[in-house]
Amino acid sequence: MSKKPIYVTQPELPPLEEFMPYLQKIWDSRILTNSGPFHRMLEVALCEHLGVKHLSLFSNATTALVTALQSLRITGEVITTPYSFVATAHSLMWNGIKPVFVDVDPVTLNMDPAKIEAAITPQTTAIMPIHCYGTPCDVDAIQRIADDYNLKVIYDAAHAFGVQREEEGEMRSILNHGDLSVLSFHATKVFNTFEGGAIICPDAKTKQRLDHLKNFGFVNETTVVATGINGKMSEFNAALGLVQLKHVDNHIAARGAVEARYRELLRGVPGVRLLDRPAGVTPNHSYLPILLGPDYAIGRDGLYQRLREHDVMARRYFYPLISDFPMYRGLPSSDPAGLPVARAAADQVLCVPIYPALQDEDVVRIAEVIRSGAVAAPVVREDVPLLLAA
Ligand code: T4K
Repeated sequence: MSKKPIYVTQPELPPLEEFMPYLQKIWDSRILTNSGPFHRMLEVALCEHLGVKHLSLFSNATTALVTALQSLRITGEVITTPYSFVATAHSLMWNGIKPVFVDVDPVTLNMDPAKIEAAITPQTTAIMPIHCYGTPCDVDAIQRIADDYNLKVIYDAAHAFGVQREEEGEMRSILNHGDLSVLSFHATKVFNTFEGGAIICPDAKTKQRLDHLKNFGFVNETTVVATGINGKMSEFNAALGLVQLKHVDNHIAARGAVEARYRELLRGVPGVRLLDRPAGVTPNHSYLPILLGPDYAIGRDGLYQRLREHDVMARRYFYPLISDFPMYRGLPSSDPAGLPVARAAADQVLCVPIYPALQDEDVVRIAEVIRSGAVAAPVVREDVPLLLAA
């Protein structure tokens, strides 16, 4: 049994000797950044691996989200979800855009397309959903609304590396939907470059604009075409990405095996539910959210605490809701009355550790702690909505 704390995730790293030749090249060439050879190679390799046409690397997903909005000249109001990491809404605020929060769907915890139309005003210019935990949004319904109202769609796809969905008889990347999709390669993600991110776009012209925007707006030595930012990925991060890419499929498979064990061990535990995996989707097992309903004896926070006593650092992704943070809670759309499902999710979800190196004995131990919390006589609180009733 592991003695060290177990965190919600542990970044995967390749064997150091695989990375050393890349470092040697960087040391020899002295090309450290500004769209160097590894940067260019990783863009090509990722397009091929993910099955997307164009991709621009960034230093992280937050800068990429800010830049994605800039590139489409989004202004006014953008419809988004409160059930996400705070960077989603922050990217709007950095552009002077007002976030308009709509509730999420109780099955996927993604933005509920049925709630979008009522939130559209003459100021609305775009929709920014996230593929939460890598579960694909209802991209078809969202696109129909976007087309009807002439809105752009920017997916926060930070969790969706490698996720595919069946379309016309074949598996295709979820990242091809909407106008732009933004990936995160942060240390805590399925594919990491320490820090990093990317924007996926459908055409070369958009990629060129993104490339200018992430390099201060420079087109050449003397021409600046936009108020760009410094969002470039360095050669160190890009080289690491090239090595990580060789292993990522194995890592995702290993995560899948961990998830399967949790599902097996947690089957039938009263008050514990796992999100269903939608049919026709290749998942990436980036997170393992479990829902502790009002019928779970010690409650979500009781379990969070009990796991900590066992040195297991599960995380409440996403609690609090973005709409509860001080800079957002004054917005009309932050009114809890309009966000009952998101609120119930924020109160009931616990993301338990999942990563390739997680030992089976630790999964068993974590599942035992979860099971132990269900044993006390359940107190059913009728004021708390039951998500995903079994
Ligand atoms: N959109 C969405 C939907 C996102 O989820 C995120 C990021 C973004 C946008 C923005 O992407 P980036 O700009 O970051 O590329 C973490 C991550 O920092 C954040 O990237 C991620 N979402 C979010 C869901 O989780 P924290 O504050 O929970 O991180 P932290 O440092 O507490 O890490 C969690 C655990 O992981 C630690 O307890 C231990 C382990 N860990 C972490 C790091 C950084 C390691 O073992 N090694 C490490 O280097 O936010």
